[in-house]
Parts: sequence; C-alpha cells; structure tokens
Amino acid sequence: MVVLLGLLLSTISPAWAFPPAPYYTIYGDVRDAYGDLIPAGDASVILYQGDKEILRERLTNPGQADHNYQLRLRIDMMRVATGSYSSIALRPDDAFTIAINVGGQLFYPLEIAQAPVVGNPAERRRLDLTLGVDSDGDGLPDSWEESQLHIAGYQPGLDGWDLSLIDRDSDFNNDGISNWADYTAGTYTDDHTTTLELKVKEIGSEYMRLEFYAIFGRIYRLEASSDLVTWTPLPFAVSAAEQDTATNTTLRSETTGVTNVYVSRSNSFFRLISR
Ligand SMILES: [Ca+2]
Ligand SMILES: [Ca+2]
Ligand SMILES: [Ca+2]
Repeated sequence: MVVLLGLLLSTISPAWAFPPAPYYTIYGDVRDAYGDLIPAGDASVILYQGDKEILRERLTNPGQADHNYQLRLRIDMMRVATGSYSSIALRPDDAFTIAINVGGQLFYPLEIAQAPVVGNPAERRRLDLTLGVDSDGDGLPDSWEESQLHIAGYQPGLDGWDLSLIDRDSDFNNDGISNWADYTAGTYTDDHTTTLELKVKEIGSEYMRLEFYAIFGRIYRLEASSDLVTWTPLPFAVSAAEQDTATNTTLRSETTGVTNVYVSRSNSFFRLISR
C-alpha cells in the first residue's frame, strides 16, 4: 500500500507533468578496425552526456535490419518554467558521446571525435560507428589502412606507415570502389576478383541465377527496380528449385567466395547492397 501511494505521488509530481517530445533516434552499424560488423553477443552501445550515462542498449543481430544498434533518446519539450520530463531526457543540440562496451572493455568510435549533438524530436539519424585508432584523421582505422598498404607491397618507413596514401573517398586499388566502400564491403585492395559486383549468369525459363563474390560475415541485400528510381527488396533463394517460394531478401555470408542466388525471371534492374 505504501508503495502504491509513492507511485501515485511521483505520477503527479511537477517533473512528470508534461508529455515528452517524441524520441530522437540514432542508429547504424558498429564495425571493428577491419570493417567487420561487431556481433551481438555481449556488446553494448552506451550514450553519455558528459560523464553521465544516459542510455545503454545491446547490439542487435545485424542480419535482422539495416543496422546493428539503435538508441532512442528521450527529448525534453523544454516548456518555460517546467522541470525536466525525465532525468535522462536531453535537449536538441546537447552534445553527447558514445562508447562501445565489448566484453567489459570500452571502445570509443572514430566518429565521436566530431562531438555529435542531439537532433530534433522524431528525427532518425544514421550514425555508423567505427572502432580503432585513426591517427591521420581520415575516418579510416589505421589498422585497415596498414593492412591495405601491406597487401599492396608497401613497407613502413622510419616514421611508420605512410597513411596519407589512403583516404576515405579515394580509390587506392583503382577498382572503381572508394576505400571506405572497400572497408565496409570487406573487399581487398589487391584482388579485383573480390570487387562487389553482381552478374547475371543464367536465365532459365522461370528463374535467373545471379552471382557475386561474398565476404564472410558481410550481409548482402538484393533489390529490384523497373525504372532505376524506385527500388524494392527482392526475395531470393540459394537454389533454383526454391526461388518461387523465397522470402529472404538478405543473406549473411558464411563463406568467402563466389555465391549464387536465384530470383524470379523478370525484366527488372537488380542491385546488390553490402554491409
Ligand atoms: Ca586513418
Ligand atoms: Ca589515411
Ligand atoms: Ca577501391
């Protein structure tokens, strides 16, 4: 009975007197220094305002959506002369920081160096998070840059690796795909057979066989369009016999190598999206 009374009192206290604004949502992919998505496991994303922990959420299975984390922030309406809606509510333009807890160890994503701020209620912002060290400030983890330089035959000099040879938007291996896209797709800079590319390999009476080179752990999504403007998810199967009942539109690759998928025969355009 005492507990119930307490609840009633807190419900009508001034701090809770006004409805909250809609959530501000941050979401995206958390990747390690080599571009691999951090598996759900025991990893969490934690949002802080200064030293105060505001929110903590576990990473989610990356195959179930287009992201592996999502944070929904409570936002104050900030009416004049009112208290905060909640002790963990934030206001638009408040600065925040994020850490990733993996097995009890905290990592600070590269993107947090830019001091992100809270947006407006009901907005959704994609904020992909990259773990590792970025000593040259180009947004690519140095470990990945060093591995690409090594693969291409470079050696570190007296001052270490020359990280200026690779930056986010240029194309170190001239395969038509930016370094950042190679990093997220897991494609290697010395080997053009691993370039992300979708080919029609066979056209049957009812199905089409499409081929691409998949990287272990990466997630692939197929989309179709009739006008190159509107794209819709395209169900596919891993065998011709199953293509007419296929419902999957994403695949998490269990191998690195040539992969075939089967879709219904059509005159559509197709595209392949990797993450
Ligand atoms: Ca870097
Ligand atoms: Ca660089
Ligand atoms: Ca490239």
